[in-house]
Amino acid sequence: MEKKLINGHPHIKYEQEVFPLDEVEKRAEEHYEWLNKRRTVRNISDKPVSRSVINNLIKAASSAPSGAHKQPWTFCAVSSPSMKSKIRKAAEKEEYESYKNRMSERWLKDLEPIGTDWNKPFLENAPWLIIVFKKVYESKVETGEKANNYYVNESVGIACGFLISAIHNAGLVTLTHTPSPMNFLTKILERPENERPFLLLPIGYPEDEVYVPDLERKPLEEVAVFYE
Ligand code: IYR
Repeated sequence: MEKKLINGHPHIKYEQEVFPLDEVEKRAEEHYEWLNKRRTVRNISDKPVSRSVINNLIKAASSAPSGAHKQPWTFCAVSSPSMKSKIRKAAEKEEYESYKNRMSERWLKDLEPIGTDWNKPFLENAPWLIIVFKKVYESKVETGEKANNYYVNESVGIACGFLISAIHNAGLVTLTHTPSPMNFLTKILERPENERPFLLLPIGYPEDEVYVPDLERKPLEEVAVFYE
């Protein structure tokens, strides 16, 4: 591997496959078509998924860019039935409160076509739950000093995007579950003080026959503005 010092810091030669423009056109289109097939799936089968699959999904997520390369995330992968059951009970307690008392009429109306409610069976059915924690700061071992991380939400959000894409590529499904408040996850998973729960993703095969809401994605003209 070719190495050199730049401003006194070690650098390695970056190697990336490049393609002629017609090939770039084809790859961009095919990738869009593949990614656009992904749907959030709430009916996750209990069919087992091996730990090595989860290892690679997490490694893919952890390859995301992050502020000053601090990688301010921890992915907690849970397959233990007793732990999943604890998480489900605690999540449903909060979600019951949210759906009954905390969410506005408008919010509930917006969720109607999606069909969510406080029941979260996927938290026990799915073979794996990945709970993503953001690390707001690092504690320096020597001094115990707190060093804030940079762009934590952006970094962890991007890592979750990578994770969702890796799950889709593997032929598995997930959903972005956002129990609120979610400090119960810190307690159940015994996470340290510098970590805050960010997102919960159950992962597995889809059930045999699954229906998802008939939603349309916004066309390019609605989501993009070009300044040429
Ligand atoms: N946190 C709840 C509610 C919920 C909120 C939105 I915005 C959604 O797009 C879906 C659900 C839950 O996870 O069910």
